[in-house]
Amino acid sequence: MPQPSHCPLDCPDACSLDVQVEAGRVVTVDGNSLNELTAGFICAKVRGLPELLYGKERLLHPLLRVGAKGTGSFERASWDDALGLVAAQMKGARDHYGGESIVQLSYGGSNGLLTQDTTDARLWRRLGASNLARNVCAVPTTRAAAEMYGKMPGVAFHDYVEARLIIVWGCNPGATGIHVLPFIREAQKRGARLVVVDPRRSKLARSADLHLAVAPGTDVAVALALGNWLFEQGHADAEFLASHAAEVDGYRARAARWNLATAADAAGVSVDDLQTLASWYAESNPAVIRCGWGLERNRNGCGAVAAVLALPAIAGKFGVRGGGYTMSNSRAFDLDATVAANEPASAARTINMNRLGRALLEATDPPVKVLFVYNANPVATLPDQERVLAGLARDDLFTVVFEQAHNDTVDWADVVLPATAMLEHAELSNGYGAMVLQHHGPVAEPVGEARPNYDVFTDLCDRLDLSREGDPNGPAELADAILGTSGFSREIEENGIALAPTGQRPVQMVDVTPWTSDGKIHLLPATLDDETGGEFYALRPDPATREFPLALISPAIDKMVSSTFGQTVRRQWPMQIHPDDAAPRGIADGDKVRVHNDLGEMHVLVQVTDRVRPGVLFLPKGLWSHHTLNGRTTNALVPDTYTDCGEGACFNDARVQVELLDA
Ligand SMILES: Nc1nc2c(c(=O)[nH]1)N[C@H]1C(S)=C(S)[C@@H](COP(=O)(O)OP(=O)(O)OC[C@H]3O[C@@H](n4cnc5c(=O)[nH]c(N)nc54)[C@H](O)[C@@H]3O)O[C@H]1N2
Ligand SMILES: Nc1nc2c(c(=O)[nH]1)N[C@H]1C(S)=C(S)[C@@H](COP(=O)(O)OP(=O)(O)OC[C@H]3O[C@@H](n4cnc5c(=O)[nH]c(N)nc54)[C@H](O)[C@@H]3O)O[C@H]1N2
Ligand code: SF4
Ligand SMILES: [Mo]
Repeated sequence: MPQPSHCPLDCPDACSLDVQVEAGRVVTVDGNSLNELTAGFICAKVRGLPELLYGKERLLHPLLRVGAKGTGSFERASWDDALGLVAAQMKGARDHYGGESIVQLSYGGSNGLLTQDTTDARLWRRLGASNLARNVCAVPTTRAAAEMYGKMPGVAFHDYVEARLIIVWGCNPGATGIHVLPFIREAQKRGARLVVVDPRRSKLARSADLHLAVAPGTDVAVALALGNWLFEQGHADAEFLASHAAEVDGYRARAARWNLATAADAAGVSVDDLQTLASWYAESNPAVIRCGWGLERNRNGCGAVAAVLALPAIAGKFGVRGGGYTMSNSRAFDLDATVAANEPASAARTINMNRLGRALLEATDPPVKVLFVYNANPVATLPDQERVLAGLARDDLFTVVFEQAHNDTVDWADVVLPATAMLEHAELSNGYGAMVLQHHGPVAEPVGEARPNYDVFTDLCDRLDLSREGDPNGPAELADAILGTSGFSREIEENGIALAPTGQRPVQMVDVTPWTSDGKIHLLPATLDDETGGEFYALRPDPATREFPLALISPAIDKMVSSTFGQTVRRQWPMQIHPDDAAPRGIADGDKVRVHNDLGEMHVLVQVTDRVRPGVLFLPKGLWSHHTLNGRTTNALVPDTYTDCGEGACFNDARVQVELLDA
């Protein structure tokens, strides 16, 4: 009999799973239909989960460093010795330099509500450790969606079948959230048009009626020009705006800086294509926009997302099933794991994870003495990789890595702690696409001596004398603390799953209205405009130079979730380059190239293809050192600059030069 569980990974779909377990080991993983969206199928990577769980890279025991930092040479230790050493180092750092000299580095995209922000937050808060700004992803999108709409839930993927026009903007669901695809296909069968806005010609783009291959970072101009055109051509819904929107004039004045011709020029697309999109959007009802995260990862990211999310308000696309937009639906359940910390937030300094390298090398007040990494793989995923590596190489830094797999970050640890993986520990997760909440106990035995986060952080609190009477501990107490009196526990007990209080298919502006303080849609939010010094919605110039003219972008691929599953991709990964950029450099398909800028250099194989637009290179995010020729990945070329609002990461602002490696 398969056992029910769910997938907690960083993916909108939150699949419900059937897991076949034999002798405590996972044999097969499949989808069931408890979460309706899963509809009985899951992605190939999670079907291949046994390789992640039982492959040779899995960490089985605590380890202590024996060789030089970065070499990954360790000897086995007991949990008691390893945690004793970690606790002693933390205590020493706090006593000599203050709690802020301890920095935790976690992201937790692939974790649910039990394995991040519970007992771990308790430890950091009571230690007075530095706070962490977890800004590597989704901060610009969240800022825009929150300030404009209070993050009200969006159009459910099921309802895409009702749409006559679907615009997929800066999102690649073929890799990053496959369960919307059957609904897009069904809508197409019923005659809907599909538009994809993406610098790459993804599989979805190839099947679209219109593919607008904008240059990275230029979406703000395109979306504002569309907004302006809607007003100028009499397609703006004045009545809707008058009753539901604020700052209409302010928005209009900014949008009026662009017309279809100037925006087409800025984005490097044809004005005819932009005109087609504008006309289709004006005339199609229902029309839905799937806004993704690809457009946020640059200097204009927050303005771009806001300009896209403004369009359904201006054109009056809400109020019908299949009309409006979908961004993140994470607020459909307003759950906060940190209540289980049983400790209020501390006033310690905040370190932005996007500048980890600088924090390790440059912080002086106090310097960082202990770095504790869990639920993240910073060597693979953070900007300015060379600076991160230089920081990790510091001999006077004590680094703990609490991980599932021997990845590139583990190589730099002084102490390695083996973590349980999904299905080996209890988890409580809500989707950010699917509007469901799921809760399951472990279905498989932990491998080796791996332990769950909630137990290890409780143990560390005990060792540091930071545990208190009444702290919730263990997965059941933590879940009770988080769910409180919400009623979701009972719903899960009765039905195996809880549905969002707004229902799984809310119609925007009917079943859900903006969760902003005044209930209005804010088209030019004051907080965002202030944060940019009155320059919200500006198109900041492209960071390309004569020396470094090519844009290297690094969106997701289907084989991995960020860096997770990287060990299961055992071959080099080629960087895509357009023939127009390859030919003048004498580069042919399969060649080895050197990609470089002022921050670093990477040696990779290339694939010459027109699936990227000219001027754009593509190598995916999250690669491991074994995927390139010199062990460096895209992030070695990514600046640690911030987005226009929210101090997010500008992964797609890497500008580089490419040449044949052996030339
Ligand atoms: N299989 C798989 N699924 C995942 C993930 C994964 O790594 N693998 N990651 C998960 C996570 S952490 C996240 S945040 C989501 C992200 O999921 P998505 O929203 O799909 O985001 P990205 O993969 O960053 O980029 C999406 C698309 O945006 C394009 N793009 C890049 N720059 C621009 C731009 O300036 N403008 C426009 N219009 N398009 C641009 C890229 O070419 C890409 O095709 O997916 C989640 N799901
Ligand atoms: N170049 C480039 N880089 C990017 C991006 C990009 O677009 N371009 N996108 C970024 C995005 S969207 C994101 S979200 C970030 C993600 O950045 P990360 O969060 O660093 O990436 P993940 O691969 O999700 O790392 C999660 C790690 O936590 C471990 N882990 C999972 N569960 C547990 C657990 O229960 N306990 C412990 N102790 N460990 C656990 C996994 O094994 C894995 O190594 O990467 C960003 N990096
Ligand atoms: S990664 Fe996404 S598609 Fe794959 S099983 Fe998990 S939730 Fe489903
Ligand atoms: Mo992400």
